[in-house]
Amino acid sequence: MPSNQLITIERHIADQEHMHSEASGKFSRLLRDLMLAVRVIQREVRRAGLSDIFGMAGGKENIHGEMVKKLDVLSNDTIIRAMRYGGHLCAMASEESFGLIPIPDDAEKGSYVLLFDPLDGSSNIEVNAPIGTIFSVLHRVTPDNGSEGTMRDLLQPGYRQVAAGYALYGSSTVLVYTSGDGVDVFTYDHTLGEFLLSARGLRIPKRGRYYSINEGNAVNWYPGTRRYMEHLKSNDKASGRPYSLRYIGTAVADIHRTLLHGGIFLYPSDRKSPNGKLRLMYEVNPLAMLIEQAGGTATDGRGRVLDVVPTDVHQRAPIICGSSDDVAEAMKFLAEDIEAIEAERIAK
Ligand code: AHM
Ligand code: MG
Repeated sequence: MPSNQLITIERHIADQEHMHSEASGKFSRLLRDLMLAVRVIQREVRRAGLSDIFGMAGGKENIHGEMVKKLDVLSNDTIIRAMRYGGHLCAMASEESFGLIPIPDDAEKGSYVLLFDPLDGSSNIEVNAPIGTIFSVLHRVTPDNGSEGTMRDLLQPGYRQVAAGYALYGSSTVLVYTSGDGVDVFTYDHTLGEFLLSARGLRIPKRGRYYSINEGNAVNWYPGTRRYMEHLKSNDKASGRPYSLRYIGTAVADIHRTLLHGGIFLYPSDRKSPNGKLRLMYEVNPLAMLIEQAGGTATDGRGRVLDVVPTDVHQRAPIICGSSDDVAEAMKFLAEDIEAIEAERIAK
């Protein structure tokens, strides 16, 4: 692509779809509808503070709390409303909804499923820190005959994702997207109302200088995690240690920095949270696909996280991901955690 070419996300996705002869156009329409929802959410996110100033929460004491809750729910409703009559989906699931979100009876049922976290990092809304929307798209596995989707369609391992991405509502709104052919980045132009391609084929550095973990959980860490953290904080000029800590507490924002600058992001298994905190289907899997597509590694501390076979749409999974050299080094330390977990399980 010539460096000065202007290309919208819709155009980019349509071009990609045309490269596949069996393409029906439905996938492009799915992404187009999803992008509309993202545009609406980003508008509401940008207005959240103003709504507060203009007293939209009606002078209640916990104005921010009310607004925050509203944004979560509003983002969820926006995605569902944008997607359910599109004819491309047979089922959805969301962090904000219980179980399977059905496609209405009178709507056409399509060949894809969509899983999403409508507003990731929502505790950061009131402090004006970045938040985001994460999504994962899979083909249905039940017969594509116009029938409703089932849990079987949703409960697939992450390696089967056909597309994944996130929108990050930060100093600008960016959309980071993969359909299994590398990672592309789009930046939202408010004056045009369009996402414009800003980086194609993003590659994560092989090693970074940042680590990202909630250190407040240290008391619950297994010994391998503890030793790895001490290692990253010890002096070794040749390998760039000590690393610097960066932790925003919004997975999308922490992963975005990791994708751009390299390093490692961890929400590992610990004594209090054996499965970490992040949700497998609509947080860990799409973020892991992006990391892998950018040349990085994503594990759950035992193996490739995209290979985990899910049993529940809301299940949690540990995640250790980022630059391939950093993750490989971390895994050597974290092997000790697996032994400790096994030993504690047997002792019980
Ligand atoms: P949320 O989806 O309810 O916002 O929670 C998920 C968020 C992630 O974005 C982030 O990585 C993590 O929770 C931070 O958790 P903690 O506050 O325990 O560090
Ligand atoms: Mg989340």
